[in-house]
Amino acid sequence: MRYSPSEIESKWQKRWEEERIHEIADHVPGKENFYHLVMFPYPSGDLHIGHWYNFGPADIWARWKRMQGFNVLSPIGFDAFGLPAENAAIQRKLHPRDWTMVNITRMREQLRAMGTIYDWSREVITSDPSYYRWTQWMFEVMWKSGLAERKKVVANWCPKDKTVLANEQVIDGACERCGTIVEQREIEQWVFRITDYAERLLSDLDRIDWPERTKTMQRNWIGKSEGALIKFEIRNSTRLLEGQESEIEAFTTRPDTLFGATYMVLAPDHPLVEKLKASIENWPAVESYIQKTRQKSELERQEDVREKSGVELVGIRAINPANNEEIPVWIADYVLASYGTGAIMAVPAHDERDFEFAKKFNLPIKIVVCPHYPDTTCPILDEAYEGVGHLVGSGAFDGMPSEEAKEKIASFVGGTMKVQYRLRDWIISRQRYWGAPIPMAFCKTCAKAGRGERENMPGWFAVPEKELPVVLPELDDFLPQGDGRSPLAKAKEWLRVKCPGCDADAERETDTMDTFVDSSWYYLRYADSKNTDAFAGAAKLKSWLPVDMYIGGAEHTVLHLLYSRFFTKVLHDKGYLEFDEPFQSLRHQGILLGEDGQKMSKSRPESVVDPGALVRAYGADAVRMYLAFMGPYEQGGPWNPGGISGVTRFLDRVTKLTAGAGEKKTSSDQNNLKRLLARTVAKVGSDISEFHFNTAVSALMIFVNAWEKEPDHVDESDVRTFIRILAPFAPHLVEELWREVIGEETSAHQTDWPKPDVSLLHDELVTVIIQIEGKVRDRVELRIDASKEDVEKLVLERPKVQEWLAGKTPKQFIYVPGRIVNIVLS
Ligand code: ANZ
Ligand code: ZN
Repeated sequence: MRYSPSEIESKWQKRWEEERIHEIADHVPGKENFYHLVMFPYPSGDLHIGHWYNFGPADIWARWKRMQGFNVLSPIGFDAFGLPAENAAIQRKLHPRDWTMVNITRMREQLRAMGTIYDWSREVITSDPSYYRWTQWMFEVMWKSGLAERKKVVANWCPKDKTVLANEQVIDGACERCGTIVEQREIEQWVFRITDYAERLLSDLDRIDWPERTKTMQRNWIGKSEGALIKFEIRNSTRLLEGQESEIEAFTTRPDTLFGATYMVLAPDHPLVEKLKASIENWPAVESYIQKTRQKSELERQEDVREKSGVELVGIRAINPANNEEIPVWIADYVLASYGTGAIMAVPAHDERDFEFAKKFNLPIKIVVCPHYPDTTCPILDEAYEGVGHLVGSGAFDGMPSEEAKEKIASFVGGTMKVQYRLRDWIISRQRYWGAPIPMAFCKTCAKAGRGERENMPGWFAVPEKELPVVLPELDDFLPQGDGRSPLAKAKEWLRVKCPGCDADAERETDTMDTFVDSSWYYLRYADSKNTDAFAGAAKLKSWLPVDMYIGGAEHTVLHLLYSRFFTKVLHDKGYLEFDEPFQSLRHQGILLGEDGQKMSKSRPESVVDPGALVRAYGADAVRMYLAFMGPYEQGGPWNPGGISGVTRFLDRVTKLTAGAGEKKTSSDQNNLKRLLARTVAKVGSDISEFHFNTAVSALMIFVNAWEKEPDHVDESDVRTFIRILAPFAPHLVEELWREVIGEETSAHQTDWPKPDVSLLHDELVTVIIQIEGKVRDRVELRIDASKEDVEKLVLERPKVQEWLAGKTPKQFIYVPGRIVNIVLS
């Protein structure tokens, strides 16, 4: 008997579907539910090796979890709206929907061919009206809570795709989708006020089990700064200015350095610049600099490596409120209009960017923080000193520690302390066809009369809930209108609607939603994907959510993963969800590189590995197993085409050994192989649990090597044990061996993970993780058969543990034998 995947794989895929073993009930008596999720794919039409690398090992983990006795939900669907479908449709003269559905059909087949345990009965497709009806409903939740509004924003505009892009979708100044350089335009757009949630999005990161790197990136993205707002009076060449243009307000994180502020800088697009025009003596130079800045994206403007540039506003002076000195005012593109107040007090001695700028334009540099007080002879700086110290050159504040001086100086000049976030509101309007229409209508009559659903937005009405979904109109021409208006504006019939406020003729909103809105809640829908009365029923949400384990690419650290958290919090606040974090645990797969160690890229076809061809040549089980074996899952690495045949040989040996072992009766002597098997069961299980799939596969291989040497020492019960721990990796082959060779009636995938025979592991040591209040704090080597009492005594005596206990007595001490200790304090 040989390993012949082509004969068995499709056979078992069919049988599993007929037997519906992957359809998951919401409740199974005696089993705990576990929600395991992979990031749903975009229906590009081809499952590439990167998908396999995400989905394959994730499926191994889910299968292992199921064998631990959990009722594991592992759903899948398609993130089906978006620009690529629309662009492909325009190129090929197809409807985006048709292109999308053809691709989905192909990808379903490809996903099935992987031997995954997805519960297809719960599939979601975000472009289906039965789904986007609820996306629109979510928009209305935002609208009713005052979290959705139309706002004039300076937006990233892609001149090729003719649409607005979120900051996150601009990579190095270019459109993420098509690579065209993005322009800045001021446009009215729909935004979600995610900034209202900045503080909670930040602080709740401490409560979730996510990779530390990812949390750090979200923290930086949210970018909390504590500082002060300080007002500077301004004057022109003859007098102090009055009214609106009488002062510049600056946001600073270092009010302690105010005495060292030797000039001010306004963002070139700060509205005050225009207002000061009459007093600015070099207006043509100023105007041309403003023009130049418009062509740069914010990201470009913030790049540290760029040479500083700027223009002085000749004729304008500001007065430093700390010492009443007159200082010059400049505009420069390193100051952004959209952050803080769009104006800074420049302290070149203590801020690197200001330092470079002052050097270049010969502006005074005045030291006011001294690091080695009481020695106050400060050397001439060759770079800014950004640290803390004691104040010098600061009048009555001299000698004060700089930290203490922050509030003191701010209040001395009448400033106010202020917390500032870097996070911006989320612009969700897209001027494109293939997205969920924003379910709003605008009535001119009501707008004139000042009527509307929201006081600050006269004329605007949400489409009544019972009229949802607002279905996308049929069009033959999906190109944007060129005037920036969405192609939906071409559907004249569709556009007309009765005003919900006054019954006059009104118009529908023609923008569609950013596809990140669709994916911000899809994980909720899987719990109850066919519900027509709600996005999901409360009972089903309760039985599945939040997601217990989420697996997907690290490239989503700030977009999808932040937006989903925002949505969950809003729905929680409105009483629709009991939890307020969507993903309890998160893991990222590493990046699978080409053979040459470079990124796989369509532009270099030789670098791209086609999983379809690999499956035909080696079988899906071999591909799954090889991807698991290649290296540490969370690190990724280069694809090595040589290794896969080793896995095929391994599966072939397992096939032969199993077939040969059939007749043997139990041999109960405690030989070495039995001991090795017990150890292998324990190791493979704990390795999978920690996403160390590669070492789990090695352990399986070590056992098979030993088995081959002493086939007589492996009896039927050993074979059954081994086959089951191989099941998550090679589900098709295992099923063939389990049912056809060993002769079991029911699926191997409905059996439990074998219990390692602990009596064989007497003197075996295992590494046990010690968690205190849910966080890993220590590890300890223990005998695998140690009693709970012994473990408790040993663990509580450890210095590190004592440190974390800080004198407290644990409320609970939980020991999962051979794996983990959990200490609960409160
Ligand atoms: C004076 C100062 C002195 C500053 C000093 C720093 C060091 P974060 O931490 O990122 O919030 N700033 C304020 N608004 C800005 C804008 N719109 N564009 C560019 N820079 C801006 O940074 C806050 C600091 O960045 C602020 O504190 C301000 O410079 C600058 F020794 O004010 B600081
Ligand atoms: Zn009206």
